[in-house]
Amino acid sequence: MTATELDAPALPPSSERTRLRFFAAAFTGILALAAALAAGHLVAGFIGINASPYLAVGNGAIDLTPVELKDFAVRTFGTYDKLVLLSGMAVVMVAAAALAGVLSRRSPVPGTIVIVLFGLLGGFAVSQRPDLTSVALLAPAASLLVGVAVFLLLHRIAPRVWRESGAGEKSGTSRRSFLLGGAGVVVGAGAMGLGGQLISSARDATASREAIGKLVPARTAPAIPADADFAKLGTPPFLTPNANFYRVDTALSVPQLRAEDWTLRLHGMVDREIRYRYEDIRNRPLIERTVTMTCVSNEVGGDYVSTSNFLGVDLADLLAEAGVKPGAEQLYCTSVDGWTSGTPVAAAQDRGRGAMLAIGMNGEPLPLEHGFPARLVTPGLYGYVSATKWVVDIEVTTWAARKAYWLKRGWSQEAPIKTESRIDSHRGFANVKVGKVRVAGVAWAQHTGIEKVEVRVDQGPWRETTLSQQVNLNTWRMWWTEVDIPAGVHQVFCRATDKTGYTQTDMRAGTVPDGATGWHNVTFTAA
Ligand SMILES: Nc1nc2c(c(=O)[nH]1)N[C@H]1C(S)=C(S)[C@@H](COP(=O)(O)O)O[C@H]1N2
Ligand SMILES: [Mo]
Repeated sequence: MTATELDAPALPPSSERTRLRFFAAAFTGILALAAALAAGHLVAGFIGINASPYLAVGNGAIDLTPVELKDFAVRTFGTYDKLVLLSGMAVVMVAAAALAGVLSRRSPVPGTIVIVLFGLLGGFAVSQRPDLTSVALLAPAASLLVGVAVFLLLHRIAPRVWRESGAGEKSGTSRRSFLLGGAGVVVGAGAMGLGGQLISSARDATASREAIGKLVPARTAPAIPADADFAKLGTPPFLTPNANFYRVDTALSVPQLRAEDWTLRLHGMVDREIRYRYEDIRNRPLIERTVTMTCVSNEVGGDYVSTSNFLGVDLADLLAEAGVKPGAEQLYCTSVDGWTSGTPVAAAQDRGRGAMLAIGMNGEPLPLEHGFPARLVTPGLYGYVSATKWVVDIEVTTWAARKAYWLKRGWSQEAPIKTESRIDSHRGFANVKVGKVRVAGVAWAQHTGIEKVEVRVDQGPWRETTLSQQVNLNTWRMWWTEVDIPAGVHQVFCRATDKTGYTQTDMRAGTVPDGATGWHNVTFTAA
């Protein structure tokens, strides 16, 4: 018999002399984390889901991410970059929580300190969100309180071992009560998290969008002719279905803004400030325009380009009603989640260009992901300087006075969409039969128009392709042709010439600061 075993029963069950079992200790941390995040999520359900500390920290991380890394993430993961970020955060948090638990095997103090630090971080992240008021701090506060309470409770009931030897369990803290307590926390956290999600979605924008019903244009866009695309030959369809329209934004969770709650404030260098409500816009004569939008982050050959029938009102009309003062240079546009863009006033006022405040897309109210209730669309300019989704504020101002989100991160102030072309059929590495091979794709030079598209095989001569019917200068144009491919591995290139006579340069440039250049090419292996 060792001295320890002899002494043990005589010792008071003080926490200095006992330690939590290793796995029990790790679980106190993880369960406290789960309860804390779930409590924050529940409270955020009432306030606005972005107050949820987890989402707020994630959103903060997105804003702090260096531009190169963000560019890499968009390239590598596309729209899934946020899912990757959230998953990565979850792994890190669970590991940190387990560690905090293990560090607290003797005393709950270290773990409590970690939880408080986490809580303060969450509170800080929430306080930095431009779309939230100080009421939102209730969510991280709830997280902090519940996290500490659950941690202390579990710490008290977790199974213990005597000192280093691990010779026996302290009486009164059975495994059973810990398991029951833990299960209770899991169920409670699940209910709170789900509750937060349900409450926020009951108040969310989906129901508001569904209640809007049909938006009727006073002037519909001209019907798209059947020969506007060569979809049967491998090009995309002329109009992109809403579900396939490319999506690029910095929002970790889609902003939930109800039409009833939406207002647009137009102010700054204007004669009179105006505030529009959704009904004000909806009840105006709505115009429909077919526009191809493009993202500056689109790599040569990339997919961040789509076409839609946008429905809305002329931005130039709204600006005329407010009366733009001389000297105004940009529309500094802010979304409900605090993202900003700067559109040249001249482009917005140019009626020939047709910039709009849009509320509809292909006959429906804007999908939530594409800016419900209202967004901007400016033909011919990359989206980051012209297409604020969930737009709630337009300040007429100068370039010197305000710097928009991507401008601060090294992208250009002026960003007209570059003339580009892409091979869609075939994509990637294609195995084909020797001889005549059909090649098809798309080209765009918004606000200018596509004049011709040529293809060539390896270093061979450029050959003109057949173009689709032109819909309007602000939309893409499809092309197709047949090329002769000899046996072996060959590169097929395409290049577009726009209506100013400019032909795409073969100089390869990356997307930063104002859009990629270079010829798209696809490898064909013929046998
Ligand atoms: N609020 C908000 N609006 C935004 C963005 C954003 O990050 N937040 N991204 C812009 C960019 S970079 C582009 S290319 C277009 C994309 O619009 P879409 O997602 O509807 O295709 O939206 C623009 N509007
Ligand atoms: Mo973009």
